[in-house]
Amino acid sequence: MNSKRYTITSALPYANGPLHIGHIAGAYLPADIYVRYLRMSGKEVVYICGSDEHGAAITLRAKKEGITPNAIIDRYHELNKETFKQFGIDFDIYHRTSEPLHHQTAQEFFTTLYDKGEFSERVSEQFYDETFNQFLADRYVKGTCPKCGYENAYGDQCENCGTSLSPTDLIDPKSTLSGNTPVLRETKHWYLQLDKYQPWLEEWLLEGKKGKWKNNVYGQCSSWLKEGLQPRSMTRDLDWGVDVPLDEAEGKKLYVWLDAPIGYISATKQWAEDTGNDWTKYWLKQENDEDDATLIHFIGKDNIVFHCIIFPSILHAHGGYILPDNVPANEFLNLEGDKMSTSRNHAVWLHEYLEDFPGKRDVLRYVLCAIMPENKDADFTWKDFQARNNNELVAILGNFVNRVVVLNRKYFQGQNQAAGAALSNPEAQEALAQINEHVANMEKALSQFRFREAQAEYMNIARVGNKYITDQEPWKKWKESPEAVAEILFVCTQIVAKLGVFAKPFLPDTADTILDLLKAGDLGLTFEQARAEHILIPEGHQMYAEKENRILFEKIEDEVIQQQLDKLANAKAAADGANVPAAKEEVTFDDFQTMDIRIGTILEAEKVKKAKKLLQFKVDTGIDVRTIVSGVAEFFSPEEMVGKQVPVLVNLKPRKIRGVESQGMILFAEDLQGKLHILDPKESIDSGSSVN
Ligand code: B3M
Ligand code: ZN
Repeated sequence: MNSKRYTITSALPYANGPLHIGHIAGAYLPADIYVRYLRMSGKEVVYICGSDEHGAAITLRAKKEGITPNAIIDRYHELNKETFKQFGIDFDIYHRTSEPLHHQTAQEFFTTLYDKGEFSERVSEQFYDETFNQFLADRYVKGTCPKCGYENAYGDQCENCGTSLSPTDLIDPKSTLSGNTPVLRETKHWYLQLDKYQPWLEEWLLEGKKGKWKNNVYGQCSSWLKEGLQPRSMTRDLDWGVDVPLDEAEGKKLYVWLDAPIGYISATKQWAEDTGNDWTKYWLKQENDEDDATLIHFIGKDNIVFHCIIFPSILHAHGGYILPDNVPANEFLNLEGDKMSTSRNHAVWLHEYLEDFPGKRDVLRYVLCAIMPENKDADFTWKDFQARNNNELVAILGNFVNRVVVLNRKYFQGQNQAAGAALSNPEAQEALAQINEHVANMEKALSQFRFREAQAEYMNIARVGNKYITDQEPWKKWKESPEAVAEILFVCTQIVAKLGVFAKPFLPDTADTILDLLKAGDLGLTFEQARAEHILIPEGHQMYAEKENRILFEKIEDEVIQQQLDKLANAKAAADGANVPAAKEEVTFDDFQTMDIRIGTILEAEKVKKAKKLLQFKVDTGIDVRTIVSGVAEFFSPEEMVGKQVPVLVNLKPRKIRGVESQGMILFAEDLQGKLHILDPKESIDSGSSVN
């Protein structure tokens, strides 16, 4: 932490939905803790964020709700901006990439790279929907996964088997706009030649960041580089996003992952304009290297390649910009043992937390920091939330501060007594020495983005305080030696003051309360003082004297937790209900009559070579014995299928799946969780029996 100026960014959340605690634990709370620590250490810091308002994430949500993308981004930009503010994440600006200043900044970047010849132009074939007269982005094409036979795979990835795909890989592709089969049309795009930056990245990143970047980040980058970087298209055929600033690129937009990181720069420009600062000091290389700002990106692990490889390559290619000093990406936070999911409403939404737990921002900050997924995925449970509040915040930190304030008020009407021989007392010296060690460990961990450990060291200060006051038992000494009590409480008051100052990065509201209890606001206590000195509250200083009892944390009762668990369960049930797919288009009885469904008996079953999700069956349909292929291997073993009677659509046109001709389709029930079930008749009946 040797530079004096810092540019800190947190990933720009897509303005297509609310924030949940996974977002906070991933990219926002760690950054906020770090920014508060930098500021407490006297550094110049600009902390940047804002809404990412382009990309398919926005237009898909708009389509789903039948409203415009603008309506979506306005709703969620405002909600997220307000929620961050209510939660106390201390951005200097919360901008948005739909702003003209951002479009202009992103276009300038593109033009500079274009003029420098950093793009290669390529004509390729892309799916086009003739009904909607538009090219289809990858997520707008669905079809059967060639790997596993899953019939709802997207053009960029099969969510069933995880294979990353290109739209042209899909079997029987369909447009999600019209439902029709798209056609392939030629289209030109501009590719950033990432392969050209490979040698530079190997030197700047693999060499330069070795041992400095977290293993999870460095590991992902080195595997990307080992695979060999490929040119990547920086433009798209979309009707939503930043226009490509080229006459020949009418109707094309910048790739969202080109424009979004540039959003950090445009946001800084806006902040500088609003506050009379100079944005170039925070983004451009200065005359002397030591005057360069230190750039740190806080993100989730799914954004590593964009922040560690693509954006630095763009900055490097542009020239004149500083590069990320560190990208301490976090892993993911799960909820009650399950992935957080917007579609299944399996999440703790931050704005709802703030409504359900008024005045308890610090409790959530504390718990999310304590379980922060710094090196591996972590799990938030409401029981753990309650336990950490009750057994740590209430029982350790709150208890110590409360005991000192109550005793000071009881014996000395809240006035800090003379130090006397307090600081030469061996037990006091031992306690203060231990605290110094915890403070040093805390700061070292903070400077290395190890926030869980830093907060744990902070809590150790309160543990030392509790042990000291318990061992000294001032309440037993009051009768025979009030001076001794005065000295003990003098030491305790100094420890409480340290806890107030060092709480600021982790628990800002608690810091304010503690320093208000000590009436220390006008003492202007700094980290420097709290680190270096033992006397922070001077002799005779009048502290909290009123009778009213202000405790730092209240116990959270079981019923409060149960309400949250019930809320999750209800949300899941409702989401599952909502997930019941709507009925397809109406058909006539005659339409139905064209389908011939018979009961077939499975005679043989085996796996299909090199297709882990497929089984191949020999089925006696009563009409004949035929081969049928089904994507059911993850649900049933070949052995358990032999002898089963199943409904078979016998007049379906035969088709080849992974080289095997499948003559018909076996019908299964797929439940709302996507699990398949066999529809076998209650009793054995003739093969060939009709299903009507
Ligand atoms: N909008 C967040 C995400 O991938 C993405 C981050 C942009 S940071 C420039 O969920
Ligand atoms: Zn698949």
